[in-house]
Amino acid sequence: MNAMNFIGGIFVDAEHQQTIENINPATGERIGTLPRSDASDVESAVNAAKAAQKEWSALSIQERANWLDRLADGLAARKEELARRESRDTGKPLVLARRVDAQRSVDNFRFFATYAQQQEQEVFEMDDATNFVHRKAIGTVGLITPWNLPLYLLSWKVAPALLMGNTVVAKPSELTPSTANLLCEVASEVGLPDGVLNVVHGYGPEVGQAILEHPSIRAISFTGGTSTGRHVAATSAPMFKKLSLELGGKNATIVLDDADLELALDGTLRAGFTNSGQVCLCGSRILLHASIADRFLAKFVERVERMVCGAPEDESTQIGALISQEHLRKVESYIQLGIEEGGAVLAGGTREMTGQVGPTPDGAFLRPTIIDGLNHTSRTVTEEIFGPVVTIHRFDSDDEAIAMANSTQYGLAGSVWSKDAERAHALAQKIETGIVWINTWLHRDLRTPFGGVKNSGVGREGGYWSLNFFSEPLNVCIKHD
Ligand code: TXE
Repeated sequence: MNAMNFIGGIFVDAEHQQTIENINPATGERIGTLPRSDASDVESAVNAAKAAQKEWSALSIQERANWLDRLADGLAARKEELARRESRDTGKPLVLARRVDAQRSVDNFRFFATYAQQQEQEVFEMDDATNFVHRKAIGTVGLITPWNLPLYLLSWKVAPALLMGNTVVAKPSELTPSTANLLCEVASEVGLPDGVLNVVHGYGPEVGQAILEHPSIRAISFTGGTSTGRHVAATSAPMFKKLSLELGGKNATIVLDDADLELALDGTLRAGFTNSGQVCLCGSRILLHASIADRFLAKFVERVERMVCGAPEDESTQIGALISQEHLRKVESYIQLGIEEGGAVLAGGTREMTGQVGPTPDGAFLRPTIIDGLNHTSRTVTEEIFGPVVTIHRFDSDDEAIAMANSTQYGLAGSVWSKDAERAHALAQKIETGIVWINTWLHRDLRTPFGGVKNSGVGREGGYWSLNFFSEPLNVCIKHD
């Protein structure tokens, strides 16, 4: 299918008629095109958004919540198609696309629609006056999203942005246009007012840059790599745009000596290799207490070697293709670096597939890989790889584990595995990060703050952190007579 821009409620090509090829990374086949838009298309989208702004922000929050529910209903009715499109665009297993991407895209709209009803007006009483805090729409906001969880992350921003009365100009990754297009199809089907949601496809430096620079776009919510995030901030900050940056990660999975080893094994596998490690929350550094390290590692290697790496549409596939041949080469270069830095590859590091299909020469497949023996300050262990590669490290004390966990420039997430929740909770609070799971991973309550520190970003989204980001508080103080 060919994706199109969605501007002012209609599907259009890029003004200059240029297109980009959309490739299925699991087969190397061309599955369609997307518009190669530029600043002129962004200008059209901003004009449509501005034209819709007054009427949309004049609706009550409940009326806008009803629109979110209609979008959720429309996506839910097409969930299987959503999952299939997402799997074909990204190479991820269809089973994963159903369970995570499609489900969460629906949940995001449902959650914010319901959450709106729980919001009360903030009032601050004084002896002689009353303060009323009004959350006003910002206006037109820019959303720029990555390729690893395409509609999961786009809907995570679109839902609260619309709920708070803003209109949207969004740019999905040029590698994954299909489910953004599906969202626009649903918006059109349910009759979302024209210009409320606008999607402009294309390259970052051409379309993303135009969104960052446009003076009528007053807030930017960006999810992507740290280096791109640095550029986003450099462009937007001098224009005093509100900025939310969800960037890279290099998260630690910490297994303490008193952990339930089977539970920790399952959790470490999920954290390490879900979506082929292409989730910023993945646990790519595995820190093991020395007393359990050998026992844990023997079982871990055996489990990793048994993982089925195959065609995404095969229900038994656990590891699908990476997003592209280019990304495959980048991840492989880090495995090579790991070996050069003194690491030993205990499993994986090769491209062969297992499962129901033979090797697909054009598929960007890489087996889940374990590297042991690296210093925790090496480049392989401190730079984001964003692939199915984990490194193994041993520690003797909680303090040593904390120092290791904090030894990268990132600070997004992590997990701690221990039967002693109090000990794990105390340890978790000393890790420089935004989220720590204890005896679980990627267990999400959408009311909680999501985001990181250091090179993992600025700001939080989720629950009222999203409502606050996508609105401007106005305080009205009324003096009592
Ligand atoms: O990011 P990129 P990718 C991170 C993850 C990894 C990266 C992978 O850690 O580092 O995202 O996604 C657009 N001006 N997270 O490779 O390249 C680009 O077109 C404006 C963290 O897609 O940064 C795409 O739409 N825009 C996250 C978007 O930016 C530009 C969870 C992201 O692209 C641009 C998921 C430019 N100059 C992934 N260049 C988290 N923390 O939650 C590119 N883009």
